Amino acid sequence: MVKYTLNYFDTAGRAESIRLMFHAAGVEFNDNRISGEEWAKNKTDGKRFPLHQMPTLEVDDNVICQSSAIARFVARELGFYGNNSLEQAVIDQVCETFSDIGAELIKIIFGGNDEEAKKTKLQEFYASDKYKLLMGFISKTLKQHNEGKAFIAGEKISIADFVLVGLLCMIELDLKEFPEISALRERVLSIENIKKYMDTQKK
Ligand SMILES: N[C@@H](CCC(=O)N[C@@H](CS)C(=O)NCC(=O)O)C(=O)O
Repeated sequence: MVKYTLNYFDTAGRAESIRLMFHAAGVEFNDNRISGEEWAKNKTDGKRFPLHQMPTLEVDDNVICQSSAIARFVARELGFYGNNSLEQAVIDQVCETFSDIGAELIKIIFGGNDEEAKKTKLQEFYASDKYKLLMGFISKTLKQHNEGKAFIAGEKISIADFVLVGLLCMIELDLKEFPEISALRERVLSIENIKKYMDTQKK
């Protein structure tokens, strides 16, 4: 049996979609949550952290870094990467779109200490044409399948759905205009193994 260790902070961040895939598949992994103190001591351990960053995934004696590379590896290993190249392209398009949304959010959330200014910037982003274009694209992709009642790439759940839920674990996006995306989140969260895992995360 392959031995997986996922190293990351004790937060959703860049690791949650990866954790969700392991849980959904019922595949055992060591969810190694590293404290700030421990990180300071281990950050320059080039074997476990080749870029001095997390997440990393240890797969037996191999180490993979870069969250997207890890997520795609895990998706391929666990059967969450579509059935053919075209489905994979649809999945990649959506993952990259979430990554564009995530990059905008990170700029705002980590851009200074003025909490009120951040709230205003978030509202401005949610009201922007850019946000509507990006979310609208995901929504349109989803609606192509079973009138928005299946998953992003079709009848089968994929990494794209887990990336969505992972992002929503980190930040509550404005989904008022995208009820089908809210419904998709609920569909993913209602998967038995995901429900069990989420219950352990309620603090
Ligand atoms: N492109 C990298 C970025 C990784 C990254 O920025 N990791 C942050 C946590 S989200 C980190 O390790 N920060 C701690 C540090 O740099 O000391 C990825 O997607 O994995």
